[in-house]
Amino acid sequence: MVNLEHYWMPYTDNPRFKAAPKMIVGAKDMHYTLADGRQVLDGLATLWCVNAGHCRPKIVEAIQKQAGQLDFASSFSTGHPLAFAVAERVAELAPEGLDHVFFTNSGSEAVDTVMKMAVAFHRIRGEGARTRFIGREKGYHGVNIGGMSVSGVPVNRKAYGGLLLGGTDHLRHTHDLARAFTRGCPATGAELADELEQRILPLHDASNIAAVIVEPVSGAGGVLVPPQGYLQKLRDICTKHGILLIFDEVICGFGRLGKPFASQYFGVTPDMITFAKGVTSGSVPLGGVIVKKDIYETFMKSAGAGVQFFHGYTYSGHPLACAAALGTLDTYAEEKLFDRPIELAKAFEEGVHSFKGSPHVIDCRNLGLIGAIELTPRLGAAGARGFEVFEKCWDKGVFVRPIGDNVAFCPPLICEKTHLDQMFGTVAEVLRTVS
Ligand code: PXG
Ligand code: PLP
Repeated sequence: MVNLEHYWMPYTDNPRFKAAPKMIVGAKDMHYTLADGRQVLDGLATLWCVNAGHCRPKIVEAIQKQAGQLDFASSFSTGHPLAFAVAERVAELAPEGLDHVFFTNSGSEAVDTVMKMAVAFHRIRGEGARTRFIGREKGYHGVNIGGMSVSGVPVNRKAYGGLLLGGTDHLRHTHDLARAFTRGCPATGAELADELEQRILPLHDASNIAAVIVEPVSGAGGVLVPPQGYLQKLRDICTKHGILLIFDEVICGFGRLGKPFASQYFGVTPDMITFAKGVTSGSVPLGGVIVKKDIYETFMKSAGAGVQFFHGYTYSGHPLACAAALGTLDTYAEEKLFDRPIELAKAFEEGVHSFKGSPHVIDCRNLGLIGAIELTPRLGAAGARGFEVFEKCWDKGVFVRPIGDNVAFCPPLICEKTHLDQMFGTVAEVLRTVS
């Protein structure tokens, strides 16, 4: 039996887990194997990452082979071919014009990296006053100091007082129950983006703002789908005022909406993209930032001979992570997995919206292969109902994630209609038993 005492688990009610551990010992394709041998269907690509499914042969082989060939080489003034190969592949998938890639080990590191890049970029161009960032309420940009500061999920901020960066402001979120049960992007609400120009820019002055950072579709804030035209409006306002637009595609990237990146799905091109998770299908930690050529070249011209960007992680471009990425990108391409959200669109949307009228359900939201239902909170116990749904589904062999009183769906792209039926069917059954 495993000693549960010493591990301080992240983002977890530790005593609750340790009293009744949900212990996973194996995984294959769409399923986990638990310690007692039971199978659990993975309805959230684990943590929005495992887009290719679990333990896929090409990915496993690539990691195994690399571990025996080159365990580690640093990218600080030395290099190894895999990092260059992954950068090229990611640039090929990225929107037109975004073609240089910086590696990190996680989405949180990608966000703090992109913030430092944005400030340094403006400074090189003689606009050193541009140091402020605009995030959005309900946004999630990881847990490091920069990312936490531009995030807008209150529970992730409230314990950290003076650690939050001062130079930030937040747009209003786009969630509105007046638009409840919208399928895909709401037709109204684009005007929420006008707040940037009407309230925020006059308050801080555009000349002090480095960048606006948003998730194209918010994930950890409860799966919030942007109103039609909203992202384009943000793009236009940023362009007009010389502000960089950053799309945090840590969840949306690598096929979630049926395109490599959400930018391509929405036809809106940011200046910089952060990614992580799906790039290795969760198999080895890897993240990064993709930037426009002009941003990279501005840095390259800046310092004469010498380091152009004083930033990097020991494990930036780690060989094992890069091998995993190549195996993953090959799997996506060979199996045409980025088409799956399109092929499954109707079934997934019908499934999410089948909860309209179910007990406690006040909203259903979906886009591509990401969706959520929102439940009314219990009086004085926000989140308790969502957590109960998660636990009861787990006991019935289905993993879905509670986000407060939202229940999120984000299955691996290899899923079939039968998996969707099982996932939605189990949630429906459970909702009938939840008080
Ligand atoms: N940006 C976005 C948009 C994310 O979704 C991060 C940054 C941070 O990535 P790392 O790799 O540092 O975790 C994320 C991660 C949840 C949940 O509650 C969501 C994430 C991570 C953990 C939990 O749904 N998203
Ligand atoms: N702390 C110390 C003492 C270090 O030497 C380093 C890296 O050399 C770090 C933190 C940062 O670690 P990483 O590069 O893995 O983010």
